[in-house]
Amino acid sequence: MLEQAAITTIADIVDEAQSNGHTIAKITDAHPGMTIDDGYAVQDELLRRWQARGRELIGYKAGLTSRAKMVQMGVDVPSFGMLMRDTCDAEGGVVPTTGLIHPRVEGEIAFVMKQELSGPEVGAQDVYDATDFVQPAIEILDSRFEKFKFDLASVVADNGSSARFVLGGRPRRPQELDLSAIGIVLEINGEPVAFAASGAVLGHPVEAMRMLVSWLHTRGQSLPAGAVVLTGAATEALPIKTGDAICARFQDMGSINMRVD
Ligand code: OOG
Ligand code: MG
Repeated sequence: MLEQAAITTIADIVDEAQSNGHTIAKITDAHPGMTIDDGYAVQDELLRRWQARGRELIGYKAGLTSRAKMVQMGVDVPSFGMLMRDTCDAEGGVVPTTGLIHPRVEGEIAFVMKQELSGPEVGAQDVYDATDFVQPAIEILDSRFEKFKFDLASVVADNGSSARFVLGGRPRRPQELDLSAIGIVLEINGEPVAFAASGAVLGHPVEAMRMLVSWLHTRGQSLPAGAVVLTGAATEALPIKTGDAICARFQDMGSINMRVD
């Protein structure tokens, strides 16, 4: 584990790179002994600063939960990150990407909670009972690391490459769907460019929810009522540029459209 002074220094570097939209070297280049937990300690430090600036935590993102993403990014363990309210954009609108370095999009299933959920090992039924609805989401990623290349400890410190996200489509009760087999198609400028079934995420996206709650429990935390959770991309992430029209279609859950500014 790194000393708190090193965590603070890393938080300075990440915070500055995120605010000013420029790349940095992988954190582990300067701190080869850095662990994944050190990465989460950096997230804690970032959250303290962001909340002090009036930003609001509205949920969490699971990442690297599908084989497609693990292979694309060269890691084999899922990660968790924070979702801040001011990074959520309206469906059908224009999503600002000025200030981002090399943005990519991915389609995900989001859970919105109506009850607090906590414990070392919650079951799928517990997750369903605590869920208000599930709905389609598009996540816009932007790694602060050069060429979008990182290791797990570094990407955790960079809040899982979080940049922006859009919720939309049709909110549905999870009990009424087979969430292991929702077809997802991502289109850029009318051209279908990525396809997946929702079960590509750990066999079933509810598994990402169970992992998230267990992970929160190990940190003495719970998933609060009202939280939004992105369960991770089923497909690989695709690069986007200004002017692109993005559409993510989710079988039985509607679609999300957005334009990139
Ligand atoms: C890390 C974030 C991964 C997902 O849905 O898998 C992620 C990255 O690939 O940059 O958000
Ligand atoms: Mg994602």
